[in-house]
Amino acid sequence: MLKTEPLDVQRIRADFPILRREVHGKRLVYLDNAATTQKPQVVIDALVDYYSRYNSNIHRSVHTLGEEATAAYEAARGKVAKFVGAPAKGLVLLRGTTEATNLIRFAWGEENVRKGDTLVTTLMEHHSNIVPWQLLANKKGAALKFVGLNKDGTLDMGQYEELLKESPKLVAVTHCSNVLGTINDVAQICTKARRAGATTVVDGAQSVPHMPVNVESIGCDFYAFSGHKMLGPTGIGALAGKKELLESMEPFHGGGEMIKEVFLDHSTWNDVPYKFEAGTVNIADAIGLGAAVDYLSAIGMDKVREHEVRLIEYALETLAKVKGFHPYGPTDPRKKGGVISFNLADVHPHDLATILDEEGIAIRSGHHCAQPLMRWLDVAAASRASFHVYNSYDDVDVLKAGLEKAGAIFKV
Ligand code: C6P
Repeated sequence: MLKTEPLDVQRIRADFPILRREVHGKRLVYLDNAATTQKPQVVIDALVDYYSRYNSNIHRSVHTLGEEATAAYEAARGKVAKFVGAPAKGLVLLRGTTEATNLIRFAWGEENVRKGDTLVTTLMEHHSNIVPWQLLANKKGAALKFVGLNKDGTLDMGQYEELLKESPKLVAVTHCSNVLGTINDVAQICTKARRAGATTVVDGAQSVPHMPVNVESIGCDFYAFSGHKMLGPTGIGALAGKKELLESMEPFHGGGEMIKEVFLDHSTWNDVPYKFEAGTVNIADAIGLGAAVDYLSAIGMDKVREHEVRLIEYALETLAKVKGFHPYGPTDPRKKGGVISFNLADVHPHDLATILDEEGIAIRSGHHCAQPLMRWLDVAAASRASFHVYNSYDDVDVLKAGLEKAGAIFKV
């Protein structure tokens, strides 16, 4: 296969100060991007700039600093919204994907789910797209049902169609699995759900950072994602929602800024999206996320995706030569996001991750916050290598050598 990267990885790597460090005397090979990505200098600078030049609360004070901070925060909202094809007024800035699904659980679920209703999610979800619906279903006396998987790690669409016959209130599905890497046809899933009368939630935690996403063309009601997986800071993410739906919902948190008027016995609500941004929000990190969006946009999400497809293709081909290597999920790189989960014979993933760490290689091992999926795979845990713009073919070669070393230690 062609071993040239569509991105200038060496130039990109120079933008990430952390990649200059060594771990146990070895070059850091960071392959834990699905957990969180590293931050380019421009994102770090945006945070420092806010705190050192115009730190102030937003939407409140008319002084210069307050005005500058408000403008920067709202500009960041605009950039993030544009990045996923959503209107700025329909984009709530919050802590991340987990907070977004919990917002929907409370602000939409409390009013809309009744005893006897059906909620649908899938077996490949991260816990943050299962547990909120479990809590909601248990509280309301509704049933939570799961779309199963085909052997290749894709969704069983036949079973999905069957579940739609129960006219579910909610369909919640991931755009891209954090374990299998499966990319779901969320536009088709949402079209079918809409015809069945369901409200749709798409978990974009592993898609927005890695591929072009347009929530309008997906046609979902809600789309959630996290900034820290897309080169942005931790503690900031977004929920894009249909404006009419957001307007019809009750608030999530009560407090300052989310109100229009407060009386002793009742209050009225601020406009969307402010209705869902109670209290002092995460101003610095929102601005940092705006800088991350600028950085990714300058590279181009088409190129980011192409880069990862080639890396995945190379990695699947290269690592298949390692004795005992057993990957999970789709094997066609075009149907897979930037993750490869695997086991190395019966070596425990934590032992493997520890040995790789000695080589300067960072991977994740464990259940990946997807325990129902682990049970379906019939494994207690798995190892996972996940990629982003600064990873190279060379990183894959280093991983291969690390796996071979571990294989020799454990006599695979
Ligand atoms: N997955 C992983 O290592 P938060 O923690 O709210 O930013 O994102 C939650 C989340 C939701 N959906 C998917 C598909 C995810 O992958 C994640 C986070 C990380 O796989 C940390 S558990």
